[in-house]
Amino acid sequence: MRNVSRLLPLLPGIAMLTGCNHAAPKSNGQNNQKPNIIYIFADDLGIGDLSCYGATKVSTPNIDRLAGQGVQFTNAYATSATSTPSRFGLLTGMYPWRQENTGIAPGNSELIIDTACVTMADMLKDAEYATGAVGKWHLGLGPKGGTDFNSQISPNAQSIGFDYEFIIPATVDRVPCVFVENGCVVGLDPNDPITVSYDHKVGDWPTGEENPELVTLKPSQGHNNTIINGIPRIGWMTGGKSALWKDEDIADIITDKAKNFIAAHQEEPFFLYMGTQDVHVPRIPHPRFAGKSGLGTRGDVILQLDWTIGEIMHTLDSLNIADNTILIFTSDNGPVIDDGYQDHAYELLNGHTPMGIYRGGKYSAYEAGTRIPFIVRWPAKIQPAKQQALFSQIDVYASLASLLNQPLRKGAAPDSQEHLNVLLGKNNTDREYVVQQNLNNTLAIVKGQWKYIEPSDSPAIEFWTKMELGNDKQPQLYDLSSDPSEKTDVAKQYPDIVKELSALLETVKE
Ligand code: NG6
Ligand code: CA
Repeated sequence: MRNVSRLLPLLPGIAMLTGCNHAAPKSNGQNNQKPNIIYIFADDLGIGDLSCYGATKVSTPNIDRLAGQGVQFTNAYATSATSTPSRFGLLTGMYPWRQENTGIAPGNSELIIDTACVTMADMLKDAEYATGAVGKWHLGLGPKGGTDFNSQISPNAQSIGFDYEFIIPATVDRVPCVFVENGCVVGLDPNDPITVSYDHKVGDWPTGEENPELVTLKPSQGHNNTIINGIPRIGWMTGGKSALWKDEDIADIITDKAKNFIAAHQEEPFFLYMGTQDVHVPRIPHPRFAGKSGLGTRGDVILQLDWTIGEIMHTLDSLNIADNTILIFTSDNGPVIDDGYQDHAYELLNGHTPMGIYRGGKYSAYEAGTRIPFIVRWPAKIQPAKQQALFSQIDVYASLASLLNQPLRKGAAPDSQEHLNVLLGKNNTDREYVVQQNLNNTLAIVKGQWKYIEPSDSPAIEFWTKMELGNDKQPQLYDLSSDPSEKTDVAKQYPDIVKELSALLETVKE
């Protein structure tokens, strides 16, 4: 389904690429009444990872404060149990499973959002927002055939509605380990060009497979290609030495870029889309967080993430714009404990439960795959509350458009529904249903008390992580009201409900 089109001509001065410089800050002084919008996607953070959601072994005071001042959701979902499709769903308002090639993207993937698509950033630009993307991207960059990191990369985030970008192209465990700012690799020496491949070794840099003695963080699964900073990654690269990031500094750097973007646009409505690399593997805390959680590096990077959120909140306070800023904090998918490096995350859990009471985790069609923490704060307009309504990240787009009275362009955000009052905690009407997607594109649908998982021939267990994927050749049905942990499949007892939900899912797919 590709019925999205960019109907308005580009206005002069909009989306102008300015070589490797930052887009110049604009200040029109109008629309000051429109709220600023910050959407923060943590990576692989579980609903049980935060003290405001009941964690007792780790403390997240800044996120707790955010939750205490905002609307804290208990039944909110990402569209998908992995990163690329969840981010795609949020920004396009279209279910990722409607489009090919929206699975976990390699680090040299083309941009997978069509530049003709009217993204949430485009919609907010229509509403005269300054827009920026900072941190983890994972939606690909460049044309079909993949990214050339040695010249101005186009299309990039600026081609789909963002005035400014400072991004990690894919994930921190994938090459190339460099930042891209407005289409340019930051700090690249043109005499040392970057080559990246996901098929075969390129150049002569050591790999985890050939030189395990050079590795400081050993892989537990995969992750045995080019070694960067002692860490073997997914994919091979060579060149770009001066541009390589230092893993322990990533949180500081992207937090700084986010703060700078906020400060530069404090006089006008702005939209900041921020993806943290925390708490994805490799989990490398800055020394000031290392060893501080007592739960190993997975716990330490939760503290680092909490610090990041605190910094964003302090920045809003110090600029006196917190009151009229909608700050949304959430995760792209559920948690995973060992996701490929020997960081002893299991051994050091110490009773901590990232999945909360839920079954599965990242990759899974079971609840912990997509039921994520979701917090919305807007001091000027909304009261602190707990929100139990069923909600999906796919609806953020249409809900914000409605808030701003911004008409959706033709064909835009086809799957996004307007649930503004739920988003703002003003009513608690459930979405009619929520669709969840696992690693293998198996879909599940939650409606009222029921959850149906469609039959699938894909494996029951994920090869590397041994995560239960929720795939079964038979349809599954769970009663989430009495069995939120999905322990008992009741499909055989309730054939009519199975029929009803499978038919509903088929109509959503149309
Ligand atoms: C998997 C990686 C995992 C992680 C994931 C993407 C292996 C064995 N596992 O293929 O470590 O990178 O992809 O995570 O390579 S996501 O949160 O960005 O979707
Ligand atoms: Ca993720």
